[in-house]
Amino acid sequence: MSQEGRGKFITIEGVEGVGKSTQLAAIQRLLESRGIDYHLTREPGGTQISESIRELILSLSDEDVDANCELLLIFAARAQHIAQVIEPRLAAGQWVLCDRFTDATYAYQGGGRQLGVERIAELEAMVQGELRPDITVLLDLEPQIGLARAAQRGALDRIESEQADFFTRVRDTYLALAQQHAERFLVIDASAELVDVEQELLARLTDKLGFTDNE
Ligand code: T5A
Repeated sequence: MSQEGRGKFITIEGVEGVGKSTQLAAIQRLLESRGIDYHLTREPGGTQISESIRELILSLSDEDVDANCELLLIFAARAQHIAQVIEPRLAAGQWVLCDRFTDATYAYQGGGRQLGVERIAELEAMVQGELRPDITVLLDLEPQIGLARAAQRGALDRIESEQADFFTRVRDTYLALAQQHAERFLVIDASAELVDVEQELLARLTDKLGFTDNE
């Protein structure tokens, strides 16, 4: 997918509390050690408008949130993020490191909310055109472990407050996506000790990026 001169687009995914933020820091250190100019961002979010939409999506509400409303808000935030941040930076040769992207929509809205694949694929085509991540790191973990870690950090947000079977579907959908797009995904077992997860992730990513010791 990456063309000559264009930056690489790397995304990281997984259920709540799986350690994305922690491992993103390790990926940043790897890119910095290679002198690669990158931009770190997240979804939903990454621009002023998209961060406001994130707040709407994640805040607890007295009103039941319709699943299609949630889906459209996510793609609205994504459209703005792509137009303002992701696409211009990739085109200018900068790498983009993004905490979640459309695989999260397939997993959470498609799997978790059971909206299915088709309408997500339609929105993906409309909002993204040909844009897809070059590499996606999937940190895989039993959802209960991740949720327990997230709960230790403080109050749960609207999506974190879903039932256990929701997160089981999210995880299963992620694993199915990883099989379907095996050329793009790196699946890392995130149940190990932090240092071991980091070591495996960096070794696999270094290899996937074709970095050699001389670089
Ligand atoms: N969403 C998002 C959708 O529904 N659809 C979409 O299309 C998109 C893009 C926001 C929410 O939006 C939803 C999904 C989410 O519900 P988010 O901001 O990425 O997504 O929120 P979280 O997934 O909740 O991210 P967190 O920041 O909560 O979790 P992380 O980053 O995965 O975990 P991290 O690194 O903060 O670690 C959590 C704790 O565990 C410890 C860490 O030290 C930390 O305390 N930890 C470990 N402990 C032991 N062993 C290890 N290996 C550990 N790794 C980390």
